Amino acid sequence: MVLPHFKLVSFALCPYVQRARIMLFEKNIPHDTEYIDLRSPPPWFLDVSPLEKVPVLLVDDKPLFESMPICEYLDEITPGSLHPTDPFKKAQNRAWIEYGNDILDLTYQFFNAKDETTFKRLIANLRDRFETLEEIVDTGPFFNGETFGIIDAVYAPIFRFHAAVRQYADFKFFDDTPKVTRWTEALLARPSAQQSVPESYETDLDTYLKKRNSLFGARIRGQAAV
Ligand SMILES: N[C@@H](CCC(=O)N[C@@H](CS)C(=O)NCC(=O)O)C(=O)O
Repeated sequence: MVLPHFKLVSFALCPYVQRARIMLFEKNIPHDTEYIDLRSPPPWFLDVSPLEKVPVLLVDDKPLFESMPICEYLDEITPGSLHPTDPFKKAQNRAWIEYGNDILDLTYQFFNAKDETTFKRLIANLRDRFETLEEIVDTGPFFNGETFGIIDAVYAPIFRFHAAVRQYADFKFFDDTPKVTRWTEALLARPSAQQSVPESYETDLDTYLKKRNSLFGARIRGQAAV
């Protein structure tokens, strides 16, 4: 099988980039990765990214944007799909992927909340989201059971954020979610997930979180690095 040349345009902390990188590693697809600074992107970036976001996959220099189309494309051009074959299960997986996107939105809001009422609401919302996941996730090790899927590539970066949060303070997101906790452990131990972040990831995340002009930022400043 002759594959095109792939370059993933990335940002070190981006969970949407990580899901695409996990797919590249899971599918053994040779690729280059170029990290850019989103605060000061190179001029060519605007030409390949209509929404001015990463990830962008350059396929023989042709750009593909949005993480889920990228993940599904990588899955489809290589043998052995990581989506369930049953159409209903596949649609369900896609729906729970969207749920994961919502958890990411809430997590960013949680990092950036400036007032106590919003912060408390977000903590309650996130707890609720993980408790709902607990009811639907398989007994493991992965979302669908034995087989690692695209949905696992989506949730690994979400759980990576929350594993880091937990090292600063325990917001009790996972007190009543033993299945989600086992799922997290399986995902964070997965080689593709470990390879999906650069070596500087933990230091970069520590800097990013402590810089937040927010209640969370204030709470963790002065605490030990992740
Ligand atoms: N829906 C997009 C979301 C990607 C996204 O939000 N990327 C962030 C970084 S994690 C970004 O590029 N933001 C642009 C900016 O911060 O200027 C996807 O799934 O690819």
